[in-house]
Amino acid sequence: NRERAWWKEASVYQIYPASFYDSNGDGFGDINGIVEKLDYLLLLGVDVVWLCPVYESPQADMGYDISNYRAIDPRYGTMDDIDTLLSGLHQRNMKLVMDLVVNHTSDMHDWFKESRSSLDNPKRDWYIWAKPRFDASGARLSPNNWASIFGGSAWSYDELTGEYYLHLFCPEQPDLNWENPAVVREVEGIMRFWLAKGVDGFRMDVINLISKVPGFPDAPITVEGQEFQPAYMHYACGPRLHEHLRALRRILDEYDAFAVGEMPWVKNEGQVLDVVRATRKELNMIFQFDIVDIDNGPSGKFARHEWGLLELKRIVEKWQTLMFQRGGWNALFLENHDQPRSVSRFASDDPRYRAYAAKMLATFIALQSGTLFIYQGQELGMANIPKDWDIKEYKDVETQNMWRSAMGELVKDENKKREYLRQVQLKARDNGRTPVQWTSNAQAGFTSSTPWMRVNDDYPTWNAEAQVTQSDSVFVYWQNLLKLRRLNADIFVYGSFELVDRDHGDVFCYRRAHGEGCSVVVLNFSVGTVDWTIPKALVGLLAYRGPLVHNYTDARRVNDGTLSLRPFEALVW
Ligand code: TEU
Repeated sequence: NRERAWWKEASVYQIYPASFYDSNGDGFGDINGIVEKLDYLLLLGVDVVWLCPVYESPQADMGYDISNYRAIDPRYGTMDDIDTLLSGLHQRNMKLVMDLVVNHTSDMHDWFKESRSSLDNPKRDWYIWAKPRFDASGARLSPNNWASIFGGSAWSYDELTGEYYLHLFCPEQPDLNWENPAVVREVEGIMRFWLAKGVDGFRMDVINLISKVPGFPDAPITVEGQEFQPAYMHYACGPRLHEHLRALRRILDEYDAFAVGEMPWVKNEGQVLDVVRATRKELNMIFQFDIVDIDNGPSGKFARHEWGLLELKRIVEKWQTLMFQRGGWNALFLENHDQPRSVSRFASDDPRYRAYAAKMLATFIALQSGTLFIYQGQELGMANIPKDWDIKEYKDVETQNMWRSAMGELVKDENKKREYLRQVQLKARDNGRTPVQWTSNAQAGFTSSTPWMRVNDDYPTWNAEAQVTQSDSVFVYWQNLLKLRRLNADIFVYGSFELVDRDHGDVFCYRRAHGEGCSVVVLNFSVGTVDWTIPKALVGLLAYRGPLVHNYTDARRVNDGTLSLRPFEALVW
């Protein structure tokens, strides 16, 4: 699968519109705000914008609950604004990818309003309804024990018709019934609507959850003492997934559009390969969660798992070589709107190291094989929410739900409560959702009024205005990396991948090669200085001349077969 394609070489910039830039002073970022910043994106050197949902929505889950797929939410602007954005991007030779959220709709979508209105409404089976169960005492129970991903039961009871409907996420996000061909046709119609407008592709939200196991069997007990249980095995990569994806792909092909699917809770590599191998004609690539789940504990994201560099190496090596051998394609990312900030999470946001750490992580991800995704603010080294913020500053429905249910059980134990808050500070989705820091002015120049979510306190020093002109900034470093990647696509996008010094616990070194050309990337993932013994086969190459890329101003040279690496140092030959 080394055939060249625009979507393989592209660097994609993800925009979370509420937090990007507010052009009309209502505290929410908007589409016109993006239009105003197009030259900033051009300057950075990205090729594609992935825009998170801007469709009409009650915003129970920040737009991932859509009430009309063919209308724009007034919070974000109008359909005319979208047209302006699209032409502004195309004029600059950039592309637009929209978020397609079709596992579920909003409960305020007309389809669901109709569906819930009576048992024999024609739209009844557009959603997933089931009869209650009753226990021995006659008390009503949900149809099975599935837990919602955001906490509580995955089923909500509807008084009017006496049945439950399924929602893998919030109760305001009822799951569509993909067993019904009318639903599939409708989704195809939505895709055609946007493709005909000129959008260049889709990011497909939780696309591997659309096909559920028939009969909705109970999930096994994996978390003792919990009424509702994780049920991924019954809805992730279900029986009809591939058939549905192939149908969607046929539409994409008509428009030379591409699709990246979001696929949480995959069980094994086979499930991923079955979707992304070119010969399968399903999706071009998917987001798999191995790296961003690396620090999740057994009971979920707010239970910490201490990860080590060797674990990260195994993950990267696996996917980098697997896709190469098996004809698939990787999507590379360390951040998105559901994840904490990478510098805080995988390296250090300590002011002494933060810039080095952000550049080291940029080097790590940007020089691997696959399509590169950068999340807004990542190019500036934006960090997690400060530790002293109150839980009230966290706006995300997942954080608030989890906090409420956890605090119900833990509230008496102050230590546990503190520990849980600590996990929230490390892992909450809110960390990635604070407004983009544009300037050192009030509210980081994001809005002229009060932002919907508090601006990170560090904006006076960490902002775009300061970084675009400062030659040693994280932003300029990203610019250079993107240029390097583009100019050497043979090696960095399409080349082979080889992990070097596999068992070193602090140094991540990899070699990329194509034909006669090759590159060696050396990264110190630790906060300490490391004297690294260069593997014999590389000494000649690394000693021959200085590195091409370095994140400290003075690049060290190889001395006697060893390299002394400073905290979070990154070097590329
Ligand atoms: O995310 C799906 C998903 O897997 C995440 O919800 C993940 O489980 C969670 O973030 C862990 O903390 C997609 C969207 O990216 C997310 O923003 C939506 O909330 C969700 O789907 C529902 O549409």
